[in-house]
Amino acid sequence: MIVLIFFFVLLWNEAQSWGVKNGVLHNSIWLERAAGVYHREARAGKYQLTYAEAKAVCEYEGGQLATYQQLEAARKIGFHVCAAGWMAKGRVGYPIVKAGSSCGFGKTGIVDYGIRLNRSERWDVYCYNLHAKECGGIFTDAKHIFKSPGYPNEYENKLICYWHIRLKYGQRIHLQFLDFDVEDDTACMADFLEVYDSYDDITGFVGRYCGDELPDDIISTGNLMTLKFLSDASVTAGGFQIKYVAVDPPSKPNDEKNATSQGNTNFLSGKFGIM
Ligand SMILES: [Ca+2]
Repeated sequence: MIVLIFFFVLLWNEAQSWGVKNGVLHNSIWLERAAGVYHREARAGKYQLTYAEAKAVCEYEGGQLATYQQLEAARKIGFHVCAAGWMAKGRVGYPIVKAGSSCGFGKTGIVDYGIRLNRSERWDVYCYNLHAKECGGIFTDAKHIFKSPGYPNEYENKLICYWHIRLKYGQRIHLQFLDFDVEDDTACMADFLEVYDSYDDITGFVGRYCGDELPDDIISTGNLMTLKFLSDASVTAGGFQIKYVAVDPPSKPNDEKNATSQGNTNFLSGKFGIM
């Protein structure tokens, strides 16, 4: 229970830290693409890219490695990511807007690991591409249906979409997949949709989905959820349509137990207790 409360406090603090300041929405995944700069990790997970691989990731998407100056420019308008990544010229670092003890040593600015002599070290990457196609949205409504770009037509290549759902504190998000068709491969390496039970795509990973089988429903642990859709440079598919509805907190503890026994729903309730 203590762990549960701790995470609720954590989520609450994050929710509190959001807001528009100086015309810029701060500390949101939406700024993942600030000023053409965006963060990427390997499809195998965090800190898996050598310098050569990092460079290839950006170039594959039509961009290039971000320079230190580009990353700093993005940071100045609110780009905040707690993961070290390669930049141009073999440099490694990450941008911190909001000082915190768990990330960035309590400082703000670019946390700079300098130019690495060993280019085989494995980090994430910061790419720069002013022309990449952005998509996605931020939803705060109690229910909403959102679609892949162009739906019901096929989605395009080289998409990076973030949908960011933020409901009232205490509410949960019930995701339901109405239609789903994303280029299929065994490990979802080409195109994929990822679901995160958090305000960003760093923590709370729930699953990665591709193919044409409808994923099961998902119910969040908190009032925040992030969906990330990536398509690579070739082969598209029909896309998807996803609905969410707000779930009000259970009035009795027993209600939650009942909910977990529902058929094909991934009720993420116990998760924070396990962590
Ligand atoms: Ca594809």
